[in-house]
Amino acid sequence: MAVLTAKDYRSEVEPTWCPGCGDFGVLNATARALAELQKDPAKVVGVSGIGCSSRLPLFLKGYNAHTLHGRAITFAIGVKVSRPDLDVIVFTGDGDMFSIGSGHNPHVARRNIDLTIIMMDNKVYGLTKNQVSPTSREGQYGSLTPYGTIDHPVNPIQYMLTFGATYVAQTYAGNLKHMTKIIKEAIEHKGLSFVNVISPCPTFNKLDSYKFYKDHLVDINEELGHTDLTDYKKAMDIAMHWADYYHDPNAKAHIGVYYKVEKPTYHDMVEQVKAKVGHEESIQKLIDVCKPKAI
Ligand SMILES: Cc1ncc(C[n+]2csc(CCOP(=O)(O)OP(=O)(O)O)c2C)c(N)n1
Ligand code: SF4
Ligand SMILES: [Mg+2]
Repeated sequence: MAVLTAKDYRSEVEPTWCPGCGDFGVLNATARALAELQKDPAKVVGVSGIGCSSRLPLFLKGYNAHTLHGRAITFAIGVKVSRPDLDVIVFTGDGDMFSIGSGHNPHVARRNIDLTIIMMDNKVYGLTKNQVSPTSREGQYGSLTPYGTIDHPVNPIQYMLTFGATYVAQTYAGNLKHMTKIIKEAIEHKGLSFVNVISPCPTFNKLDSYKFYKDHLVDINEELGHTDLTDYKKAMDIAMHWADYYHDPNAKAHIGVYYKVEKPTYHDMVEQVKAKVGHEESIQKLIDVCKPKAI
């Protein structure tokens, strides 16, 4: 087979994002990561919910699904469970994943389903034109919060670590090289990978701008020396300072890998059960359990 380039992973549909949207970078990095891995485009499935960020799979070649707001993870689980041979990547936004879809996060992580979740975190609802999201800073203005939001932001990294994700990282849409490396690692990781991408929305979020992040990023692996990626307590400790820069102008935002461990995936566990009791027998047992019983 001929060597594929990043362009070979792009569909003929042109993105409709605003000029300068961070999501362009995520699309480019994803195409590059897939090219570096020489994945067969027909065996990669992008699944998204609804949002500007969730439009991303439309711009990728292959079998992709633009589903319902907050339900990308559930759809992706269905694809992966029925076709474990496919690489399934969820493209989601901070609203899609941590507002309406938040109930799915604990379960996809604790089951270690072999999916890659890429969340484009612009800290705002972009598609619906500027409402604050679960990751918005306190005091952030939006179309429905003219006096600034009084809500406290969630910390996606800490949540996903708590829920049991086996690969957790953060990267930045303004750094194509770093993003490509992280997305590639996340796709290669066996188990649930969560990548939070700081992805500026220049149209509606004037605080989390490229100008702001230019001086506010620190690489936790290279600069803070976080190299034992199996150290859960250390990962949590660093994650606690995920958004210190919201309050302290001298504090930095993180990029890098917080945590990476190998554990049996959901699919591995299913195979173990089948091997123990036999496929036919396990199906028969299920049928017996589900049969209506006379009272
Ligand atoms: C069930 C349902 N509720 C609400 C909406 C409206 N809606 C569409 S996208 C969106 C928020 C998107 O925010 P985010 O996931 O952060 O994506 P972004 O546009 O910022 O990339 C909302 C509330 C919807 N489409 N469906
Ligand atoms: S509104 Fe924001 S997130 Fe949506 S396309 Fe424009 S810049 Fe990107
Ligand atoms: Mg958003």
